[in-house]
Amino acid sequence: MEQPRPGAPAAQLPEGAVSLLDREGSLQRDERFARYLPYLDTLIEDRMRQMYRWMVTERRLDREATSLQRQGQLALWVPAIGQEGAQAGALAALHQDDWIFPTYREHLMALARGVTPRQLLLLFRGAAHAGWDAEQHRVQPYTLVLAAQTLHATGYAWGIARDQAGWDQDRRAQDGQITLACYGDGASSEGDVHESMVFAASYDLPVVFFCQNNHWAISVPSSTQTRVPLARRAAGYGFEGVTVDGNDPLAVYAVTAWAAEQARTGAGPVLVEADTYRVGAHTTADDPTKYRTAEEEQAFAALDPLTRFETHLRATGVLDDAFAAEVHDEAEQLAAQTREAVLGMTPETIGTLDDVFAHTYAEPHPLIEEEQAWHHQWQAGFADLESAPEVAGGESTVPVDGPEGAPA
Ligand SMILES: Cc1ncc(C[n+]2csc(CCOP(=O)(O)OP(=O)(O)O)c2C)c(N)n1
Ligand SMILES: [Mg+2]
Repeated sequence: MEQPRPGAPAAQLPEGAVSLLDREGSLQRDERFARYLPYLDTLIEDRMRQMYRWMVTERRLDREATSLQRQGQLALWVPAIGQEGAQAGALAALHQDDWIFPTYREHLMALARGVTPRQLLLLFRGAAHAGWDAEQHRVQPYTLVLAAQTLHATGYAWGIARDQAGWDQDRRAQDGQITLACYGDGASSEGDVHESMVFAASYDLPVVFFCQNNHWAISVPSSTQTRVPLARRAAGYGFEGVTVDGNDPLAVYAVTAWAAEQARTGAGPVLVEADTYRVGAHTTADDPTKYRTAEEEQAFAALDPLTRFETHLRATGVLDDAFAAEVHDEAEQLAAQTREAVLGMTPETIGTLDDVFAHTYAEPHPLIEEEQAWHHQWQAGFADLESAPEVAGGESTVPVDGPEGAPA
């Protein structure tokens, strides 16, 4: 048996973490969590079936996208398998007009809010213009610059608060929108998160910080990012932080619904840390076997959120074979449509790199012109290669470092 490496994550929740579904998918109404249980009682069966649909759909689309990347159709894919429970629970707890500020892994949230697979995958194809109408879906664009979106979510929440209460009035007792600031365990080490939390606390802003602690920041375990459960950091900013079982969609729902109500009614920000697990690689460019053991992966596999949730829904009569089959059929159809959409992405429809240069600034800019000229020169280095017949074992003529004088 491989030995766990120092600091390797254990499939065990920190003391006091809120968990309602046990490992067998049976609901335990633990009175220690009494303040969250009333929210659970508001979760109607239709909403639970919807959460299940979101989770199955995300997982199926995720697998399709991974295959498409492996087949050279996408530049990159960021798998979210294992995190469906955390995302479904948090999303179900929001109002339709609450704003989501995602990282790059909130596929379930984006899809469930109506972003199409094509819109989502254009980004991972590397299209010149990708994205969606943030206003329509109330989902901001994906943010690859770690933690930047926590600042955006906080700033937006400030705007919401001021719009609703005016500049001089107390926001308390307002009942308006909130923002959900998604970030990861690794991003929690970024200064942006600190600044966001200070600011949100200073002005009682309606923001829920939603940290998906999936135990890894690429190859760095979360134990390196923090000595304490990340939720405990909230105390230092003067607001509440709760660690919840991120593989338990019902617990995440109940805790996030409570947190959202705090934020919505003017009590200020809350930090929800969903303790979950990134089942796959960080991205398709990563190989997790280099830094974690098969034993660790198996231990977390036993906590699979979809299995636990489905077991619970079946046991309570919320879900039956017919509904499960219908959802899986829909997911298959969506996967097929996704594949078709991606195979239909051509340079004509997704644009070229020149489009990126053209749209970086509204007006011409000397630096952009310089970089574009360099790029054209670099690309011209491939001309021989394209026209020359293939030479077995021949040396590549591709200039690795680009032409001389390339901008630094
Ligand atoms: C500001 C910044 N620094 C570094 C990176 C490179 N990077 C991309 S993802 C990542 C790890 C993020 O881990 P975590 O926040 O736990 O999110 P996860 O990918 O696990 O969902 C790093 C370091 C980046 N994108 N942005
Ligand atoms: Mg992480």
